Amino acid sequence: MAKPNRHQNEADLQRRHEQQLFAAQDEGARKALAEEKERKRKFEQDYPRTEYQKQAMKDHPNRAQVMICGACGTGKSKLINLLMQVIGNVHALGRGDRTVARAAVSALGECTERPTVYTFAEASPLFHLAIMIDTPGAGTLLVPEDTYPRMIGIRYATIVLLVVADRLRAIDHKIYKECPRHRVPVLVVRSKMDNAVENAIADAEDAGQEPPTAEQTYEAARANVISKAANPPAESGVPAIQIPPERIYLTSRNYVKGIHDVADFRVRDFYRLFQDISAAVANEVSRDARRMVA
Ligand SMILES: Nc1nc2c(ncn2[C@@H]2O[C@H](COP(=O)(O)OP(=O)(O)OP(=O)(O)O)[C@@H](O)[C@H]2O)c(=O)[nH]1
Ligand SMILES: [Mg+2]
Repeated sequence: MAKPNRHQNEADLQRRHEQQLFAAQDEGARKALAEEKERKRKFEQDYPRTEYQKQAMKDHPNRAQVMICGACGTGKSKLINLLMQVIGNVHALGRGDRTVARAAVSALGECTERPTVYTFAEASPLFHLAIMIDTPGAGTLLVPEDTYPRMIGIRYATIVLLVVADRLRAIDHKIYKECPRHRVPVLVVRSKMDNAVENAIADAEDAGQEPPTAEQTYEAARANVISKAANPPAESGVPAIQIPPERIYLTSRNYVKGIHDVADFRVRDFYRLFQDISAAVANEVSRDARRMVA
């Protein structure tokens, strides 16, 4: 039998070396994958996805989750209706295909009883990649404040819209603090601005003063949300929070329909809100795509 020459020996050695290297890399990758799986399992065990979120993932796989939270009766469900109208204004002008569903809104009692998922299949090229989750209001008998963030599964949201009717309450501070812990962006929606305008005029008349303009009331309301959140009474034990002004959106159910001038102060924040939600959805979609590639 012919004796292998020096070159053949070197080639064998090189091949063996490469095989060992690949085996080690494989082993490393398998270990990293197993660790990542275990980390994810522990993470979910510690604060699991809620049943409704699991169902939503089955029904609408790979959708970004836009979650609407806040105390009871602040206008969360109404906001979803209004956003659908804004989306209609933006995307479906003249086509007549405005919404696919409407959130249930009622004037009496505890309205939204369980988290409800809405989709925007027809309405928008970006929003069809998202679901909107209308959560029941915190602080009712059915939904105690203590367990609220966990019960609605805030940590799995793509973005949270925190709806307040005038200023943040204790539960809103809790929700606002919970979001950055899980790297979930949170936007504050100050609803019912039509009431604020009416009240400001009535208060000025009662005090014998010149009534403020609607626009002045709008900016006063924004400043009020910021300062109240930053300065809760010390004895309340509620943590202070600094809300950037551009993270506050002033809305009213009265002004959305028919206003297509995006610079009008009564609807400006609605359009801004729509754009900022869209950005969060787009971000989630591209992150998902990167995950698939990796
Ligand atoms: N004046 C005025 N009323 C509003 C506005 N938004 C909501 N409302 C009213 O406030 C009430 C409660 O609104 P919902 O949207 O049901 O509030 P919610 O936060 O979903 O309530 P829960 O699901 O019970 O927590 C309804 O009567 C709405 O019509 C608004 O911008 N202006
Ligand atoms: Mg509701």
